[in-house]
Amino acid sequence: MNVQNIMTNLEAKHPGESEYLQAVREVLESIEEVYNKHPEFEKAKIVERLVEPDRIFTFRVTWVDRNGEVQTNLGYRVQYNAALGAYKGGLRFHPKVNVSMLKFLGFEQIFKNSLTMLPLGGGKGGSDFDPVGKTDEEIMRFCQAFMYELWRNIGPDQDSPAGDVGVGGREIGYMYGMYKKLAREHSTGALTGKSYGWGGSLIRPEATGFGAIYYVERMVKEKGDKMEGKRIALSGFGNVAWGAAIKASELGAKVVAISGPDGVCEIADGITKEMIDYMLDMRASNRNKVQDMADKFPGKAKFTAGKKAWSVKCDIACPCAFQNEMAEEDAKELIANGVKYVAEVSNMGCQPGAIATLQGAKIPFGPGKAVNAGGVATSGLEICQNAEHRNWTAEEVDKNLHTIMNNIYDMCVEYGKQADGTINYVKGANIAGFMRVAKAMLAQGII
Ligand code: 2IT
Repeated sequence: MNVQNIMTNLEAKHPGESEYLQAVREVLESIEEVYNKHPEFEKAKIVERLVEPDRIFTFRVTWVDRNGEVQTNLGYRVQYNAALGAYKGGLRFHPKVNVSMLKFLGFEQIFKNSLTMLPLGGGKGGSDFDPVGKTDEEIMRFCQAFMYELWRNIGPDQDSPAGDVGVGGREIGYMYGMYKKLAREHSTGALTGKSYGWGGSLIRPEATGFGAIYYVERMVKEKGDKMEGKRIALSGFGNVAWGAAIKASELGAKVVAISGPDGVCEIADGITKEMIDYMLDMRASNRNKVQDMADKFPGKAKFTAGKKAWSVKCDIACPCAFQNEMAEEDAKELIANGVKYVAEVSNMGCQPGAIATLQGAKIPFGPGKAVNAGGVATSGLEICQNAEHRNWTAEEVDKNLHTIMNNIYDMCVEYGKQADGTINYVKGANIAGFMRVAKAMLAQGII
């Protein structure tokens, strides 16, 4: 494989799909050396096949808003690769959703799901529907209309969507309700992220954030350091930041920043339980404003409009919101302010320049596909529970999640250890994730 040749071809074939091309380039650059030691991969054209999704569904979603007006959105499902199992990955509702964004997310998902060691293929989907400012009834009607179109293409052993940005427990509930009505299948893993009591798994809401902090804890320990007293800046205030805030606080760290599209809230004394609980209300309000935290807790959270979480002095920085949310300048500002570790919790949260800057400064950097894999791993555990018609206890789920994250961490170290003794977690995650998929594709023939 020659990365530049492959990228030149892909750029010509998929012009303007910048997020997709960025995600592919990062993986290919990491695996090039190892790949070229395996002529059987080259012969079977593993990479050429892997970079193209198995199929993409695009569909119209029409619904009626609160004023009785007819609205039309676009819906998508990218079924990327099923070498390891049924397609698995979230649904994103955001006005910027397009094919490039979902292809990048689906591509990342293949390797992330591989790292969990569970039998999960990779997929992603979503819509350009914007939940901000919508009523609960509008969200329900949209989710129903979306599922009315998608339901035939999903199922527990076919493709199992879950949440992502703009899709949480409420949206999964509305979509699952419609799915069951149409498919007449009950209590299955056709969707994950369901609520507890009707097929959902305990700890699934917390899982992405918990898993991320378990991974960060290992990065910190690797340096002979400890979590206690560490100042952590999180971006966003959604489900992922919420789970990370709970676990970080539990381990004695201090969450000193959360952020939103409107700006940042600095929390000098560290986030409290009441504030963490309030993040859920902020999400349910569909306002998408982090300023609400400062308005609710005036003496504790200080809001600054237009600033990112990376402007707050911290020891650990964790992007938890959206792709490319940390730019090279942000990485430089963090380094100048003494950051010691950076772990991506959002998918591709850091721009290539930010990653290169952090790695150049020898700041340990954990990539999203390893750090945030606890979410989909716990979705995998939800599917197991659905298949055996049983609910595991929170302790049982958390123990499995912790074991999976430890295993992912160990694989990243095994494949990412450099000659100088440092660990390139990006390389480690990409190689470990890729090898499992490539071997499965090879064994399953040219299909
Ligand atoms: O990016 C992700 O891994 C998710 N949004 C969760 C996917 C899942 O199927 O649980």
